[in-house]
Amino acid sequence: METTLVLCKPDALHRGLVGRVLTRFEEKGFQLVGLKLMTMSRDLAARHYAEHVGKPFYEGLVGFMTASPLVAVAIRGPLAVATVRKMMGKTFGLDAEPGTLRGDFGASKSFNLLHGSDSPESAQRELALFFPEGLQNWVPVGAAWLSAP
Ligand code: FUP
Repeated sequence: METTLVLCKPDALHRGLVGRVLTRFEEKGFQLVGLKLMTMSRDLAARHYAEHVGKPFYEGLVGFMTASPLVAVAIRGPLAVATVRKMMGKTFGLDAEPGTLRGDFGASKSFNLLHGSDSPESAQRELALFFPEGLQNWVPVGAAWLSAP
């Protein structure tokens, strides 16, 4: 079982898509173990996007991510890290396959609705940034049916 970080970025809130995004992950059989409406600070952005500091798109990215609230979500399930990324599709909506979240909902080259951790190690690091207080560990009543190997 893996846990990954999803960010519903400010454009997802402005467009009223958060509920539909969460529904897709819940319908998949994945479990919400953390959920937070918050505004990202520049400091948190610098830690979250440490690998991008100094790149030409960095200032624009931070401006976008800190402009208004986002929803941070911790999602748990089998192979959740890679599966959530597959469900999101490629980084920008115009490249993403139809049927993926970005492919269905996105057409911008700057605003891409969602973030998903790119590896189990990144997930661990990012979850600690957004949920330093820890996650809610609970067992869904249908767990045996949803994630049987
Ligand atoms: P992803 O892992 O698909 O979320 O994307 P990356 O880690 O490559 O990029 C992080 C964020 O930087 C993306 F959400 C979009 C943004 N970005 C740009 O705005 N311009 C670029 O050229 C590359 C990334």
